[in-house]
Amino acid sequence: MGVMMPALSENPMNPVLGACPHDCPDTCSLVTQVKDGVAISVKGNPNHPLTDGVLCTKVSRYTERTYHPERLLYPMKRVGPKGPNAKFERVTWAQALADIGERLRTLSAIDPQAILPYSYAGTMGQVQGEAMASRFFNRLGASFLDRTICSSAGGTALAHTFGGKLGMRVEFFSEARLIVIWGSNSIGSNLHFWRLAMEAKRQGAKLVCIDPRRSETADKCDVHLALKPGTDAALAFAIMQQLITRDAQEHWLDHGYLAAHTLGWPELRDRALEWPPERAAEFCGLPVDQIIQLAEDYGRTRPAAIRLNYGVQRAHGGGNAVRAIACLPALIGAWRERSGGVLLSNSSRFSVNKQALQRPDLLGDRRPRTLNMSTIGNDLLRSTSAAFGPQVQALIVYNSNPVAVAPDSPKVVAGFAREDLFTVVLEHFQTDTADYADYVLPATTQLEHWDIHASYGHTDVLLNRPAIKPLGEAKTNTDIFRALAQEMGFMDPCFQEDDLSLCRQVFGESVDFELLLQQGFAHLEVPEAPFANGGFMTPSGRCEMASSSLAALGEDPLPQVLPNHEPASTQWPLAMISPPARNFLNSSFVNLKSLRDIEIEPKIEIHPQDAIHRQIETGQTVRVFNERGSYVCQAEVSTRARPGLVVGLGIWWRKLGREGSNVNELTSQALTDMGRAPTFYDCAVEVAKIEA
Ligand SMILES: Nc1nc2c(c(=O)[nH]1)N[C@H]1C(S)=C(S)[C@@H](COP(=O)(O)OP(=O)(O)OC[C@H]3O[C@@H](n4cnc5c(=O)[nH]c(N)nc54)[C@H](O)[C@@H]3O)O[C@H]1N2
Ligand SMILES: Nc1nc2c(c(=O)[nH]1)N[C@H]1C(S)=C(S)[C@@H](COP(=O)(O)OP(=O)(O)OC[C@H]3O[C@@H](n4cnc5c(=O)[nH]c(N)nc54)[C@H](O)[C@@H]3O)O[C@H]1N2
Ligand code: SF4
Ligand SMILES: [Mo]
Repeated sequence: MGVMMPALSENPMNPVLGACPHDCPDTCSLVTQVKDGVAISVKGNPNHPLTDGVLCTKVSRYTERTYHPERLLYPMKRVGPKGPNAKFERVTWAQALADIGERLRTLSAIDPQAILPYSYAGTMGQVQGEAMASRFFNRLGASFLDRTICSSAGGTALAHTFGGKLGMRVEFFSEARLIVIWGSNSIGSNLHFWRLAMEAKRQGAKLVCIDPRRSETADKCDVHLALKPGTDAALAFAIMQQLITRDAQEHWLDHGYLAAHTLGWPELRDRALEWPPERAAEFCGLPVDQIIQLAEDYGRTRPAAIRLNYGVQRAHGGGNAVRAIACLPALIGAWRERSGGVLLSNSSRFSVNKQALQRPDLLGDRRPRTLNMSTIGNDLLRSTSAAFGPQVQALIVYNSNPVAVAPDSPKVVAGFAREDLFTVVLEHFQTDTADYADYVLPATTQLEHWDIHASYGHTDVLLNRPAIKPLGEAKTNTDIFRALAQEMGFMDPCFQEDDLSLCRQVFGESVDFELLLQQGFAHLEVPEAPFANGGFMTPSGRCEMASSSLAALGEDPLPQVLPNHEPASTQWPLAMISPPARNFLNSSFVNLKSLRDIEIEPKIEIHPQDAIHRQIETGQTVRVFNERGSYVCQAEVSTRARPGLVVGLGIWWRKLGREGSNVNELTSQALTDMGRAPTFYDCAVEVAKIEA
């Protein structure tokens, strides 16, 4: 260990091995070609089995993003009012750090909880993510942030059912005979899984897609079930009901597996019997035959694999939906084979040494309050109270663009616009959020820093080496927090550790770091069929259909069907979902012209039936609105949206939209049943054409 270090920091490697930093289950291995200190291409690593030499369109443009003329290269201080018309002027790092340090010292002398970090997965890197940043905020005693914006409903559901984020290994989907793609537009958001699904299809597998929208993926599957958003638990129960009631003739249930490896099967069985296909058909808005056919396919086909994804858990009952679906493989004993079961995420396979990395011990005996990132709109508008604690007076934003991505933008914007709020944003670009900053600090991109990555879609660790020097005066997130620590007088030696040492600490002995240095990736040791013989990580060691942890919380231990927060009503008759556009990654890449040209402009897909009586035609400007706000975009009359549904592909920068807003103008801050997550896809609206 460490022998090769001096040479490595000079980076003799060319091409340079890296990892895609984006919030995507594929976590590709990158190869960057460098010439005269300039990165000239970023390609997929042909030696990494899952990347297989291929990147998505977005990241193949990574050099365009890195050398973008609008890259932030210097620290900037706002002059004049906050918001889309804000003006900034260049300052030195010394000036910026001194001023920020002074503001934070003043606030923390009264109560450091008035300071809130706000970050998410702009980079999924363990080092440029929550390493030095967490050390800094722990030492400071700032408020904690509950990072719920994406996956915490589903993640909590898996924890209650399997004991963690655990599931099938993605590579074995290629051998499945039935693949149910449930709540995922894989072609857009999980491309390398899709390639495995196509391999299975070539060998005769049947592909079923369950999605309210006829996505690019639904187009290419054999069957598409276009259910109403937020109704997945009922569909899962109806499949169970068929497996149970027809078992006497068909022998679909795996009684041995159920007896040995599940908890609460008799109770779940009773609940599932309440959902005959006819009832589910009505509730989900599906033809009854489709439900029966799916149950028959699931009962008859082995191996049967479910690629479950986060699209199902962005409605009120999202956690319960994930639990109901996660129980299905046990009914038919699908787990017995390596190509059977379900995969939502395998994140719990990675053992990240958070104690070493984030140093919670720096808190001492302080226990700061926790604020939920999904309700940042409301929380920025709250004043000091006994229940809430101190008003939020400073925000440090990194790896996230909350003004564009957080729900209920009218509230979020009002909060960020508060004149008395001190905001610092670490960014690559002048995002919607950066427009509200007092200071914008230029951060390095993945080509400019070290990092190490877990994945939520596969079970390999990837190392990212810097390929080029930081552009302009950009600094790594870690360096910015090191400098702030120094400014604050935090003397703990942990603030001196360099990024390569941090990389080594993340997975400790659980990965071979020398191998990572050589080939850029290392496989974790994960069983091929993780639950073939039970071995769930729950307290009982079983698949907890009746969850002991939910029971301990005083909640219904069984999965249940919950209605949406916002069912269609006379006033708001249309359900709106806003899944990602294929050529953007959340709000990243929206400012890349070549990618924006493919997506053209913000649109709302509306079914012909719903368009006709509103006199809406493709290409017309429409207003999408509800009690929270109003959003202007272009209509696309299309059967991609099922009747009663509109689809606003996300997540556009507000300032690049028609009237300076995006779909989150309409989404709500109501939370899911589990995990305190947002309900982006549980949102009722009306649409009207705007007269020319
Ligand atoms: N190109 C691209 N790739 C991405 C991203 C991106 O922005 N762009 N984002 C990344 C991130 S952060 C994440 S979390 C993942 C997200 O990717 P996924 O986990 O797949 O989740 P979503 O894209 O939110 O939704 C997937 C599909 O679910 C459908 N859906 C909506 N509501 C429901 C419902 O109630 N039930 C069912 N069955 N389906 C529903 C949507 O129409 C969509 O087609 O993708 C990652 N990959
Ligand atoms: N309506 C609607 N809203 C949604 C969703 C939806 O489906 N519909 N999806 C939700 C989901 S799943 C998610 S995960 C969130 C995602 O929301 P965010 O996590 O905020 O993701 P991005 O919009 O990609 O913004 C990440 C920002 O981090 C910056 N960044 C990247 N790398 C670095 C770095 O190394 N250092 C620094 N300082 N900055 C960096 C990028 O430039 C970018 O501006 O959005 C959520 N919002
Ligand atoms: S965004 Fe996803 S598919 Fe694209 S390069 Fe990154 S990990 Fe691969
Ligand atoms: Mo996400």
